Amino acid sequence: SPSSPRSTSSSATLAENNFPKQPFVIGVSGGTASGKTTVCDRIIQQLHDHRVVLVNQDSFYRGLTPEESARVHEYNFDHPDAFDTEQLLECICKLKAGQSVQVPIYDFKTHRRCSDSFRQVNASDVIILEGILVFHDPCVRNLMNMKIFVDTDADVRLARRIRRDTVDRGRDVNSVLEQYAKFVKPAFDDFVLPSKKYADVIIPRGGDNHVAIDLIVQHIRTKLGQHDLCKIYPNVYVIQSTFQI
Ligand code: UZR
Ligand code: MG
Repeated sequence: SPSSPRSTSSSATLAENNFPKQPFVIGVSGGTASGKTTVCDRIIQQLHDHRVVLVNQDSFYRGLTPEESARVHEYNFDHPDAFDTEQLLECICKLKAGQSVQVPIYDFKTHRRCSDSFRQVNASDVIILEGILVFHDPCVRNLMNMKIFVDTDADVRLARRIRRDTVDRGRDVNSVLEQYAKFVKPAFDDFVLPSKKYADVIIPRGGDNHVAIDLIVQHIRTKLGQHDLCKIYPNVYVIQSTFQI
């Protein structure tokens, strides 16, 4: 005979709402060209047997107005206000609630958003949010289950930045250096470096630090394993957690 419908549904709802459907959210921050994307790629590679999605804060750059575009050398892309944080927050909230989202596509050459195309991001087990200022906003920060700061020396980052902006983004060396001195470095000192204190883990050197990445992946696997336990034995988990508290 069926068990009491009331107790069955309440325990299932509790377990579902509290754990199994909540993806594990990881924030990856650090200065420009510190190796954030490489760290994220390595984590994703190692978690190949899980559904992992990467959301880049760069996708949430506000498109420049024609007036701002005309004076692009005076525009501060490294300031928190350059991002549409409301939209980023909404996106991560939805993903965390198991819904799929449409992420804007930003063009670094025109400094505009593609107005008619989006990237569809589906619900997943792990959501990685990467960007220079992902620890700046407290609401965004509070959605994260784990915060990683990639800590790479400034000279290494500048060298990489010059290469990337000239080769991939069609800039000349002088303009890259000018922008670095005027905006990138001051904003790093004012906003990025102070947000390092919110990190749970600091990775020296970035993507080449295999030991750090292995440890992080181990931790994520442990957390995801605990989620699996909830899926199989929801009642057991609810009882255990009540006792532990
Ligand atoms: P990462 N950026 C641009 O150069 N152009 C844009 O249209 C938008 C952003 C740069 C931004 C920041 N700043 O330093 C960098 N500037 O992209 C962040 N100047 O990207 O985290 O990959 O380094
Ligand atoms: Mg990057």
